[in-house]
Amino acid sequence: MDTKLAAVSPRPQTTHVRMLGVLNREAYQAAFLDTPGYIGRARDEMDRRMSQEGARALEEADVAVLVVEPRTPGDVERYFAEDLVRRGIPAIVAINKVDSVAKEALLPVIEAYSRLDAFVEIVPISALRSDGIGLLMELVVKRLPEAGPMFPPDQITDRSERFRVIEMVREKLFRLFYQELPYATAVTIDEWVDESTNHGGKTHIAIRIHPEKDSQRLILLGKGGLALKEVGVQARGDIETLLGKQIFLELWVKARPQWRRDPAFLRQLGMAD
Ligand SMILES: Nc1nc2c(ncn2[C@@H]2O[C@H](COP(=O)(O)OP(=O)(O)OP(=O)(O)O)[C@@H](O)[C@H]2O)c(=O)[nH]1
Ligand SMILES: [Mg+2]
Repeated sequence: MDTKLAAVSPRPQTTHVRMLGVLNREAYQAAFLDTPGYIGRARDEMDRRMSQEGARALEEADVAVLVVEPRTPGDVERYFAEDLVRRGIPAIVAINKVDSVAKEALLPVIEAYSRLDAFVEIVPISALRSDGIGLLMELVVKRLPEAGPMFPPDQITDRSERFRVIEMVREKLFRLFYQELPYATAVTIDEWVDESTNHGGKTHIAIRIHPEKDSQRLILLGKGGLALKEVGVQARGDIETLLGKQIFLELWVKARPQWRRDPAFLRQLGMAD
């Protein structure tokens, strides 16, 4: 994609809903569906909805790309490989982060994936350095059916501007609280006023962060509210780039017990039933 659409962080389960990204090139249009990764046994309604996002995307896909770490496949990778074979979708495995391993270490990984006999292509890539991405695109596009574009050329995603603003805040939370942040932290927009006269004509955005427990609120605030302030500083930069204008960003933290089990709230977060 040419534009940043969603949160990226070292924490697993950063992606919580399926997200569309449309790539328009002169010769083709390719629609990518990014989904949450492996969830395992669902502990609550949120887990259940996250796992089904991947399965649903596969039902619509012409090609699947499994993005994996640069190490030999474990149980999770084997599970996905078998699932893809069962579904009969042409599947490419992209071995990512090759920048972080020695070339010699990569060969046994490629061999192990090839022995799984589940993939039509095995492509080493580095998303960080954009290595191998061109080749990966070529291999994907070659397997797309011939058809007219599915989306108008100016549509790059199916998620709203508000959703992407929330993603920017989630990303900072996941990155800054890498160790201590509970998975049960949601983000919503309370208020959005364009050209707010109360805020010097800037766009006023009030965001609420919802941990599940009140004790977690203190972690998010940090000493003297400094931790939360840092989230605000970093998120504001990204949001201003996204919106192309200055904003006045307000962050609030309030515990919302058991929200991971609350269907109405999960729907509000953009997670399909
Ligand atoms: N060294 C290196 N790190 C990378 C590369 N690509 C991604 N990362 C890092 O890997 C971490 C995970 O990236 P994400 O995009 O959140 O991964 P994901 O697979 O979508 O994970 P979830 O959304 O949590 O399921 C981030 O810290 C990225 O910066 C790469 O090519 N090389
Ligand atoms: Mg992700």
